[in-house]
Amino acid sequence: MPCALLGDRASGKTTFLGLLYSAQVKYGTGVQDDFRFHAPIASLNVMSAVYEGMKDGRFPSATLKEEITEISFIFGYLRRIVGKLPYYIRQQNWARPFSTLRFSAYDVSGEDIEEFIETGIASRPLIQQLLKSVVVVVLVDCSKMTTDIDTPVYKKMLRYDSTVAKLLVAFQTYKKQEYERLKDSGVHPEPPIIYPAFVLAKFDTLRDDVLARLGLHRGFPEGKRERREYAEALLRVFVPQTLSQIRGGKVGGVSMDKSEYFLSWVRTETHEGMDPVGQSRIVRTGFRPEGGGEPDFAYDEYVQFIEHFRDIAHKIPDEVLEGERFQAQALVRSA
Ligand SMILES: Nc1nc2c(ncn2[C@@H]2O[C@H](COP(=O)(O)OP(=O)(O)OP(=O)(O)O)[C@@H](O)[C@H]2O)c(=O)[nH]1
Ligand SMILES: [Mg+2]
Repeated sequence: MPCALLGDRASGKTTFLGLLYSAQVKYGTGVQDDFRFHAPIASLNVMSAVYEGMKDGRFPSATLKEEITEISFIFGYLRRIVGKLPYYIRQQNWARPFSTLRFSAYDVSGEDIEEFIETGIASRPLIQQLLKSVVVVVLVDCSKMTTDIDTPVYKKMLRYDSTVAKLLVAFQTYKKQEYERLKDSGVHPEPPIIYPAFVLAKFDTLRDDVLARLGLHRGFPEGKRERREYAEALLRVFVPQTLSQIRGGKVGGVSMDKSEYFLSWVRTETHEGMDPVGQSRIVRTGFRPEGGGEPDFAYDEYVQFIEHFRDIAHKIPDEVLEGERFQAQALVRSA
């Protein structure tokens, strides 16, 4: 099932993907034998190179236009119906059915999306692919959260909010049209649902004055409800249109599922309250001069992100057989 990861220019998309890659390597090769990660070789190369760079303390360099504009990867979750399969199939490894979600990252400030927002015409293949998405993950850059509303940074955030909100309306319209078309052709489809999630990216850069103004503590709370309240307190101020689209319930018969909220942060060597001079360096744990060390990042949040989409994947009928899809990943891992 197609899923979209939306982010502004320099919002931390590549870093997010590199960390997701790293988290899944650790998580997926542990006890969790029922989770699989797969990516086309070009994407895999990008993600692992980004991760290797971060192990050396470096953030990825800005993604150039000529470089891959679309990076994608697949989450696969083992379906728990194995017991119902005939014994001879259960015996075969290749017959283990997985529910899958295919995520692609989109630069919302890129030309394709800008053109679509202006004209409303989904002529480019990238836009058509985007509109088919059933899961929408919105990356919100915490370094652009400022109480100073006269700054360019604040204006960028407003623009991002308006673009994403318009995209969400376009998603709903597209889903409604699809639904009507299927009904007209005699098919009885399920009413469409869009599954949204937010990621508060660069959470470590959130400024004290912003927190103080909103009456928030530093540090994300634990419980589901507390997480939502905390995140929404920020999103209501900085991406109000997007938030109300997502919380708006049904539009034209297309419902929005309850959103989930995640963080992403990387610990950097810049001191709190000081503006970084040049590129900031990533702090590593377990670092030794002769090599090794891991970037200090929000691993638990990434695990929660992976786990959240397990239920969603199982709700959406779509499966692949392990042997077919995940072989490439197995090869990469054993290399
Ligand atoms: N402190 C901090 N900085 C971050 C974090 N993630 C990204 N950054 C900074 O933000 C910059 C941009 O991050 P990228 O991951 O390259 O963002 P992007 O959205 O892929 O950018 P483009 O593809 O170039 O549009 C990085 O070079 C870092 O300086 C984070 O979690 N914490
Ligand atoms: Mg990038």
